[in-house]
Amino acid sequence: MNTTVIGVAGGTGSGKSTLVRKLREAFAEEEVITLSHDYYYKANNDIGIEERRKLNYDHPQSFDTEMMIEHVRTLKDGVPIQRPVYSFVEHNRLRETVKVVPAKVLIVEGILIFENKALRDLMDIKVYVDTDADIRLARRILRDVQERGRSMTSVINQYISTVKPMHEEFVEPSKKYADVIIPEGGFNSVALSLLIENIKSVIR
Ligand code: UZR
Ligand code: MG
Repeated sequence: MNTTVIGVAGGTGSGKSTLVRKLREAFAEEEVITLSHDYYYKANNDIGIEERRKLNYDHPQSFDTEMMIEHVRTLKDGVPIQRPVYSFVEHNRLRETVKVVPAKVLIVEGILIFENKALRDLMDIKVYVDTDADIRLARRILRDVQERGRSMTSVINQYISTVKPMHEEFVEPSKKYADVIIPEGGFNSVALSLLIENIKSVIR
C-alpha cells in the first residue's frame, strides 16, 4: 500500500483540527489516520506541574520531532506504531501509548510541522491554514478554557509571552513551504472540496 502524507500546518486556533476532521469525513474510517505533532511534546518528568506550566511550548525544541519522523517512516513502510499520548492538563506525556496502523492517507498536523526539513520531505501535499491573529486568539481563549482546563488570564499571558513571538519567529515563516495556503481552514468549503478531490485522485 502506498501512503499519501498530507501536512496541515498553521498557527494556534487557525482551524487545523477542523480542517483535519472534515478531511477525514470525506474518506472511509480505515483510509485515513492522523498524527498530531501535539502527541509528540517531550516528556518533562523531572520537574513539577508549576514549572511545566511555564515552559515554552511553541518552540521547535519542545517537540520530539525525531520520534514523529521515525513513526511517519514506519507507517509508510506499512508497519504499525505506538504513538505517545500527551496531556494538556498535566503538561506532560502520559504512560500509555496508542497503536496506529498504516492507511492510505496519513495526515500530519501541527503548528510547527513545516519547520523540520526531514519531516517536510516526507509530505506529499503541504497545506497551511492562514487565519488572522485576532480570530486565532479568540478561539484559543475559548478552547483552552473549555477543553484544556485553563483560566482566561493564563491563556492571555501565555499568548503574549510565548505564543505570539514564537508564531512570528517560527510558524508564520514556515508558510513558504506550503503547496497550498487556505484562509480559515475547515470553514473554507471551496478549498476543502478542492483538497478532497485532489487527495482522492492521488490515492485511487
Ligand atoms: P494547537 N500547549 C500548551 O498550552 N500546553 C502544553 O503543555 C503543550 C502545548 C499549547 C502550545 C501551542 N502552547 O500554542 C498549542 N503554548 O498548544 C498548540 N503556550 O496546539 O495547534 O492545537 O493550538
Ligand atoms: Mg489543534
